[in-house]
Amino acid sequence: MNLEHWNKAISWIKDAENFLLITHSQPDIDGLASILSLTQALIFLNKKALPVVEEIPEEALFLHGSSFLRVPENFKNFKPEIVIVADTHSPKRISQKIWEKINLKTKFIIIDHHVLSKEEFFSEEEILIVDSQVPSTTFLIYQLLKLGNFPITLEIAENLLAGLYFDTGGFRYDNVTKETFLLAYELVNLGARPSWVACQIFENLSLTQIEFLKKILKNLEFLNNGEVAFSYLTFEDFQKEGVFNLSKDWVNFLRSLKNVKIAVLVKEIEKGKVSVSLRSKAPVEVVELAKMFGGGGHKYASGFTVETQDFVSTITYLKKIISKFYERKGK
Ligand SMILES: [Mn+2]
Repeated sequence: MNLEHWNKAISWIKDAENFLLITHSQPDIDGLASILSLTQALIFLNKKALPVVEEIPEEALFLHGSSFLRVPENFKNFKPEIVIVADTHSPKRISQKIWEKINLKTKFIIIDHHVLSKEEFFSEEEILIVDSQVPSTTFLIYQLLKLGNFPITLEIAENLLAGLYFDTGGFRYDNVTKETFLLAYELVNLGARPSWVACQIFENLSLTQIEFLKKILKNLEFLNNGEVAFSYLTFEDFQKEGVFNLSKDWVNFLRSLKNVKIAVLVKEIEKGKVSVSLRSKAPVEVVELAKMFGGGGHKYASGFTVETQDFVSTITYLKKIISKFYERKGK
């Protein structure tokens, strides 16, 4: 923990009035919970805070402060002094629509828990708080709020717990340590309701998500003697549902299958653009595989995107590459 960075971030926050808060494209509960927790803390301090996402996923509406969320079409005249980026540290992972509206001369505070691979910068003036040892970005947001003596209301605590639950799969993944439970303890102590949060995340499946699951199971294939599970969703599948993100992490479901060591879910989210999610069971790691394609993430949970005009041959190609990768590295 580089205290100098933390203290600098806190003094920037204390001195500024207007904040823009963003997270990665296809935002997940951890990213959204992070920016909404900060938004509420900043508003509490009488500052202006605007959390912007490319679209507002239905599954995140339970988060406190979700009514503050705006889409990029909606923040014309807002000139932030500071942009806070949560749950990614790569400009490539920011939605193009949001990116176009940001003044790159602004100060940036970047808070993330993905494995650091810094090739591009957001701005000349940026503070990087990245710790890949912690289970969620909300874990770092909590530390920031605590260190800066910022308010942590019940609503903020509940959002932070949601990020922690989501990114640990309900305290099941390899990223869970005793610190995870200590933070959960602190948050529950502040009033967060664990079963309510768990229910919002894990027992709230929509029929749309079930339709996606049906397709994922129909397309499911096992490679490498059943140790690699591979499936995909086409652009037409998303079009049919009228939903262009998969807020439910079905790739984790594929990983949970018996004998599976690597799970792969390919999503054609836009025509010509394919996003690939990778999950593995320890000790098999997938972050190197993601990096081969310019992606990244965590040791056992990572991803990348590829541009392609031919979805079918991309699927064939990916199956071959991933199968070979597992053959070489998996055992
Ligand atoms: Mn995260």
